[in-house]
Amino acid sequence: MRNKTKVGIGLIGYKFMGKAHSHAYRDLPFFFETGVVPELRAIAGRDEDGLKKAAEKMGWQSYETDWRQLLERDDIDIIDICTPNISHAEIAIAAAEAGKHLICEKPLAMSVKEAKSMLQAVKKAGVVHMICHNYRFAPAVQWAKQLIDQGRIGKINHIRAVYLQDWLVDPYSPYVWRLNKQLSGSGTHGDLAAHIIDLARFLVGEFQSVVGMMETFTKMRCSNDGMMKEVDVDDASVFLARFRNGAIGTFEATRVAGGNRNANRFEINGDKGSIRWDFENMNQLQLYLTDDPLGMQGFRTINCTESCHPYAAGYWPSGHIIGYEHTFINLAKELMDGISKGYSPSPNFEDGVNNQIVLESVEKSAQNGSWVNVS
Ligand code: SOE
Repeated sequence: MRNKTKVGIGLIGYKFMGKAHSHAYRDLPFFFETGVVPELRAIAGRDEDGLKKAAEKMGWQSYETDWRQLLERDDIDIIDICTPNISHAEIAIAAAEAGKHLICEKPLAMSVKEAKSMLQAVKKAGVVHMICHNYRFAPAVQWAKQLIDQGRIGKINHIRAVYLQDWLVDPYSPYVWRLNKQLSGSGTHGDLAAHIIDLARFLVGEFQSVVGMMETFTKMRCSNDGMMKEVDVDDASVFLARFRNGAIGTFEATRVAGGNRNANRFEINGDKGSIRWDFENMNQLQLYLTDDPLGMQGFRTINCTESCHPYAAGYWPSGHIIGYEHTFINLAKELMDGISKGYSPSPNFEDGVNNQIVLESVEKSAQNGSWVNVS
C-alpha cells in the first residue's frame, strides 16, 4: 500500500527544464510542508541512454521511453510536461483524459486554439492544472504583488518590461528546435515574451490592446549535423500595450541583446510610487514612494529574505539569498497545495490561454502593422 500523502510525478523531458523541475520536487519537502508530497516516480524521454543517465543523476525511481506509458501507470498522479511546445497539447489532453493532474511548461501551446482545447480537457476531467511561469514565484515578485494590492504605489500608469538574452547574438550559434516554428510555434516571443506577459498580467492586470513588431536577424543557421537550416521564428519581439485598467506598457523580448544573459526586468510606475525588479538580482526589490520626505526621496532596496517575505521563511535566516531553482520549488509548493485541496493555483491553464491570446494578438499586429484588441 503506498502512502496516500505521496503523489507520484511522471515527468516528460529531462534537459534544462526537466532538471529544474526534478530538482524542485526533490527539494520541496526539505523546505516546505505541503498537503501532499511529491515522489519522483518516473521520467520519460526518447533517447534511452540520456534518459537513463538523467534518471540516475536526478533521483527518478524509473524511466519510460514512451510518455504514454506514464498514463497507464496507477502510481503516477501528476504529468509534468517539459517537452518542445509542439507536443504540449497532445500530451496534456491525453493525460487529462487519463485523470492525471498537470503541470506544463510555457508557452502553454502552439496557438490559442490548441491552448483552449487543453483548458477544456482539464476542466472536463476535473484535474488540477498549472503552467510553469516560475518567475512569479521569486519572493520579491510576490512581495511586489502584495505592495501593489495594498495600494502602496497607487494607481498604476506604466509597466516597462524586458526579457533580454544573448545566446543567438552569434550568427554561428547552432540551429536548435527553438528556431523551428513547427516545433516551437514562435521564437523569442513564446519563449521569453510569454514570461513578461505573465508578470504583467499578475502585477498590472489584463491586456486590452497591443501593437508590435517581430524580427529575425539571422535567417539561416547550421545544425549540429552540418546542415544549413532556415530560422522561421523571431529573434526579437517588441510591443506596446494598453491595459483594461488604463495603464500602458512597453515590452521587449530578445535573444540577441549582447551581454544580457538572462535579463528579465520590469519597472512599474503608479501615482504614489514605483517598483523595480531585475531577475539577475532576484532577491531585491527597488521601491520608490512619492510621499517620502523631500531630501529623502529615491529608490530604496528591499532585501526580500526576511521571514515576512513570501516563501522566505521556508529557506534560510534573513539575508541568506535564494536562486533561480527556488522559484520552481515555490511553484511546486503551490501545485502540491492545489492538489491536496482540490483547486488549480494560478498561473494555471486559464492563465496559459490568456497569455497565448496576448502572444497571438502581438503576432497578428506584427503581421498587419496595426493595433489588435486582446479579446
Ligand atoms: C531559454 O531561452 C530559456 O530557457 C527559457 O525557455 C526559459 O523559460 C527562461 O526562464 C530561461 O531561458
